[in-house]
Amino acid sequence: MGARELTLIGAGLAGSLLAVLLSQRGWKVTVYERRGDPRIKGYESGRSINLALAERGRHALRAAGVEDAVMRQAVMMRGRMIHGLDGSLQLQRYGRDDSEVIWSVHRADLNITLLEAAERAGATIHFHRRLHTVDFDAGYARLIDDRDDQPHDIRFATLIGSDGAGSALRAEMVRKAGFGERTEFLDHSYKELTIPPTADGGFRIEANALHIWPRGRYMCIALPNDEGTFTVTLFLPNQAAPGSGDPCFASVRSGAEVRALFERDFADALPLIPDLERDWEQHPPGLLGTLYLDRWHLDGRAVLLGDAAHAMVPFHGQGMNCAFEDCVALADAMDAHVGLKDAFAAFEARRKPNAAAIQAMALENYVEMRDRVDDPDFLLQRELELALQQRHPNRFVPHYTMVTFMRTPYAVALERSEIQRAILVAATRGRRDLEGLDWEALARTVHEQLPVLEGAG
Ligand code: FAD
Ligand code: 8R5
Repeated sequence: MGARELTLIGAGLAGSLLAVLLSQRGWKVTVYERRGDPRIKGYESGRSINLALAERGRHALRAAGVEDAVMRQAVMMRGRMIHGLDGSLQLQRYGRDDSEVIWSVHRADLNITLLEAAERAGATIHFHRRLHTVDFDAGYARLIDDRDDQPHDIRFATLIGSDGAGSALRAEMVRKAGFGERTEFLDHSYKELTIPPTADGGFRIEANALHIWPRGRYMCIALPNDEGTFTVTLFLPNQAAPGSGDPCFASVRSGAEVRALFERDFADALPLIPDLERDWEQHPPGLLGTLYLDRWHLDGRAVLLGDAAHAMVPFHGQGMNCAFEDCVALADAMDAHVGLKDAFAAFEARRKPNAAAIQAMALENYVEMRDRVDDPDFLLQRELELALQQRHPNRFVPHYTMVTFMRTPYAVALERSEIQRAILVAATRGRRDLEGLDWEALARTVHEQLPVLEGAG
């Protein structure tokens, strides 16, 4: 083995992007991926799964030279389209104009674009290689080909774990050194359903929005795909609160029960999902949780990033965006430090507080999406938030803007959002509109409590 060799585990979103960034910097990168090559036809399950791409993710794609290729098939989402129980529709913009939007992209297409860029940059990718066990002291790892259960042993100098929420490398690092691993599962899960295109290939509902059906303790969402479909995700509690009569995964089991639920709670969506019963019965509910670790690296021998280091609940649409930001931060740390141990320590020190902040904000955004978006108090606070941004554009930057349209460190965004929330709540308490607000007093508060934010304006 020569110097500057790295072994990545997992060629998902973070692994394939990191392979590009490190190959560009002259590292000899070898990647092992459990699954087969997604470029081979017939591999895909056939379902379109899409993700919301925001500025942090776009910035990393730009660094890897693939932003334009990805954006060509992306669908713009200007805001939240709120579906009321009575079928009413309301678009709440995410930003000030069409420069502040998020983008729906296909996971499989994005992954293929990144794999191709990684190979072009010089990385070697081996498919059908699942990490099984690691001997860190001897520098050996065992990989399994799940097609024939055959083991393949490799030597390594350094392992990078981009193998996702169920990371096998993390399990091996935890087995060797502890790391204080804990997962907090949410007592809610999700199901994916599909809205097909119209007969002439068009979208059945507004294409350029992220649709939300907020229903208090649960919700449905839908993201557009460029071929005219929508992926719908229903989030429900596993068990209903006693006496609430809420739907939950324990009570909605059959196709007939899910139809009854949609008739009652999502009536406008029901006619859009022709395969509701089949979609429901074919796929098990997805689990939701937050993974916390005390450490992400084992001296210079192994480091974790992305979901392997800090899996989060999906409600801010930032899991991939954060994983991509990790890739840039790790590559930067490896540029800035001669030894990998120091580079990994610097990466961990920089990213761990930020990962913890987005994990917390993602949990909070579930309550906002399912329960607050159609509440008059919330709408008035949002109106004031925008008015204060207009008056103090480099100090009062809306929470969603800092997380989604800027690269303000997540921990800074969280801290400033808490101060801003307190200002918004205090100024709107007991009010129905912004008439007669004391704008001068508010300006003083903003100047006292919120220093100028870099990059805002
Ligand atoms: P992954 O992309 O999961 O990649 C891990 C890779 O490692 C996979 O290819 C896997 O096959 C491979 N692997 C696993 N185990 C092994 C092993 N033992 N050996 C070798 N290889 C292995 N994020 C957003 O920002 N916006 C969104 O809108 C969004 N929507 C989402 C929708 C869904 C349905 C889900 C499930 C997640 C969503 N996320 C979203 C989160 C996002 O998908 C993840 O945060 C992101 O994929 C993390 O990247 P990763 O590379 O760490 O993990
Ligand atoms: N992930 C998302 C947002 C925030 C939207 C807003 C929320 C589904 C499993 Cl739940 C969710 C967002 O605040 O108005 N942006 O992008 C993506 C989301 O869920 C994804 C599709 C998902 C994991 C299932």
